[in-house]
Amino acid sequence: MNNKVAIVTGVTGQDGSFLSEFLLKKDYKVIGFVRRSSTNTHERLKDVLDTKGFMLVDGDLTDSSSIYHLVNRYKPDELYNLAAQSHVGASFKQPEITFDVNAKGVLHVLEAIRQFSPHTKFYQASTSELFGSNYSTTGGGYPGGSDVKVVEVRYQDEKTKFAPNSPYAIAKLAAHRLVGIYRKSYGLYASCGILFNHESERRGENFVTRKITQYVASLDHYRKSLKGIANTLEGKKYPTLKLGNLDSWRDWGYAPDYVEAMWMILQRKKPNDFVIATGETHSIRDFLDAAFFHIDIDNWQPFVTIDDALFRPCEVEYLCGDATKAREELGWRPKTTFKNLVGKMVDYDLENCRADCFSYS
Ligand code: NAP
Ligand code: F7E
Repeated sequence: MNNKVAIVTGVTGQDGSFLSEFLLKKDYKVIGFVRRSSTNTHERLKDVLDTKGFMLVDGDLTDSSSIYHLVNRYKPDELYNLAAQSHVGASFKQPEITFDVNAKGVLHVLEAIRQFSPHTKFYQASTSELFGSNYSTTGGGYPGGSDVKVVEVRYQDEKTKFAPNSPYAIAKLAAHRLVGIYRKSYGLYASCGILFNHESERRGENFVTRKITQYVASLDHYRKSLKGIANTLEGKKYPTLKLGNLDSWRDWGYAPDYVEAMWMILQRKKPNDFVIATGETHSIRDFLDAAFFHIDIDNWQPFVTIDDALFRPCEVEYLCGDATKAREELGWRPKTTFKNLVGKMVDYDLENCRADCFSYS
C-alpha cells in the first residue's frame, strides 16, 4: 500500500484529470486544487470524484495565501503544478493574467514548499513553447559520398536554446528559470517536464485538434441525417470550420502517455528537466487529412474557411521534440501513434456529440 500524498493543481484540466487517475491507480492520496467557478468545472473528474483517496481543496494560484495554507496543511510528498492559463492565443489578449498565473503563481508554490514543506518533490509543467522557433539540426550533408543531400532534420531537445514567442511562453520561461533557481539555491527537489503538445478526448474545445475532431464528428452526424453528402440542402449551407494558420507543425502526443512521464520525472533520485515528445511532427493540414479521412472524406477543403482573427500576432511555426534523454534515463516512450490519437479523438466525439451540433440555418 502506497501512503504517498500528491497535490495536483490544474486538476480540472486535461492533464490534471488523467494524472489524478494515474496516481490513484498507484494508491496515492490525491488532493486536487480547484478554483471557484460559477459553473461546474468537474466534468473531466467524473470518474474519480467519488474515489477513496481523492479530495478537492479550493484556492487559486494567484492567491498566495491559499497556496501557503494548502502546502502547510498537507505537506505532500509530491506536488504537480499543472494549473495555468494554457491557451497561447489567449495569452496575447490577456497577457497580465497569463503572467500572474503562469509565472507568479509558480513562485507562490515554490515559496510555499521552501517555507513549509522542503521535502516535497515539485513538478512544473514547462512547455515546448519555450523554444519558440528555435531548433537544433542534424542529418544534413552528403553521406556515403552520394550527391543527394539528406534533408536536414530539425528538432528541439534539452540543449536547444529557448526563444519564447508569446506572453504564454515568456511566463512559462520565467517559471522554468525560477524552478532552476530554487533547485540550485535551496536544494529543493524541483523538476520541469518540457512537454510538447499532447491531446486527448479531454482536450479543451478551443485548441486546434479538438476543434477539428468535434467539427468532423458533427459533420458526420449531419451527413447521416441527410443520407448523402452535399454542400447545400434546401438553400441551407453547412457551417464551415473556421481556422487560422494551417501551416504550423506540431509534435502531437497522447495526454495519458504524458502524465506517466510526469510521474516518472519525480521518481528520479535527483531533480532534472526532461523533454517529453513523440519525435514526429505534423502540420495542421495533416491533422485535417487524418481526421476527415477517419469519416471517409478525402478532401476537407470545402469544409474549412480561414478566419484572419484566429491568426496569432507571433506564431511558432515548427515543433518536433527529441525525447532521447527521457527514453534513456526514465525509460519513457510514447505509446500512441498520431493516427491512433486522431482516431481516438474523432471516435470519442462521434459518440458524444449530439446530432444537432450544427445549427442548420
Ligand atoms: P488545461 O486543460 O487548460 O487545464 C488548466 C488547468 O489550470 C485547469 O484545471 C484550470 O482550472 C486551472 N487553472 C487556470 N488558472 C488557474 C488559477 N488561477 N488557479 C488555479 N487553477 C487554475 O491545460 P492542460 O492541457 O491540462 O495542461 C496542463 C499544464 O501543462 C498547463 O500548465 C499547460 O500550460 C502545460 N502544458 C500543456 C501542454 C499540452 O499540450 N496540453 C503542453 C505543454 C505544457 P479551470 O478548470 O477552473 O479552468
Ligand atoms: O494551436 C494553429 C495555431 O492552440 C496549435 C497548449 O497546450 O501546446 C498548446 O499550444 C497550432 C498553432 O496549441 C487554429 O496557430 C490554426 O500554430 O492547439 P493550439 P498550441 O498553441 O501549440 C503547447 C505545447 C502548450 O504548452 C499550450 O499550453 O494551430 N491554429 N487554427 C489554431 N489554433 C487554435 N487554438 N485555434 C484555431 O482555430
